[in-house]
Amino acid sequence: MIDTWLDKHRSLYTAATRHDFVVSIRDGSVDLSSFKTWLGQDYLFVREFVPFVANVLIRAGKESGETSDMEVVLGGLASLNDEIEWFKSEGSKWGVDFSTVVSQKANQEYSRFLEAMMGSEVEYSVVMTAFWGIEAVYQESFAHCLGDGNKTPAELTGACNRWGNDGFRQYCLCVKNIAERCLENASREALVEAEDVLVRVLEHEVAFWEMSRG
Ligand code: HMH
Repeated sequence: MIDTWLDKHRSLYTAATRHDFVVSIRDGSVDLSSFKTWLGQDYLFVREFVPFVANVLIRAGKESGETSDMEVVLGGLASLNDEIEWFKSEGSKWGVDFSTVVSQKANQEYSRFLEAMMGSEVEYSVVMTAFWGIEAVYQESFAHCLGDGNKTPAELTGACNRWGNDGFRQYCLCVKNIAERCLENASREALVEAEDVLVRVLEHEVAFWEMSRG
């Protein structure tokens, strides 16, 4: 199901996973002020993402009927704990004081979307599709910066490894499998909603990268 949707929305998926900012990291031409902007905004995003993932965890425990769903999501939540610590050390490395960073419009809109996804009326299959999309865009984007022939600056490989590593790729595949299993049993209405939510995630991700232009 998901691959069919990605084919259908291929140009949007490419826009989200091969944004100029990401390509500039890979080719080494990245403007460091763009990186700092992204870092500050993504720190704020992750703080909003934690309650969303916690909500996914609760729903995985209650609704999935598969014990492994909860374990996969718990793994994601645990890595967000490390991620917040990583952001803090990266913030001091780059001189970005998160206490003064103001959430930009694209970030606020993404937060509002996450909040809407926490409503109990949103089906588990739809939530899982959104969750996969959010994680997969970062995985694909940062893995691209580590691929053959990259000129990624050494001081940015830490960021790229965080989402581009093989463990994170495996985790995204697990989340995708959960979403696919749920979508197989979903109603026609839920399928329409899941596709729409996936498109909106991709649009939010493009808008998020756009903030790095300043
Ligand atoms: C904007 N999307 C954004 N930030 C992140 N840290 C993730 C996704 C994680 O996958």
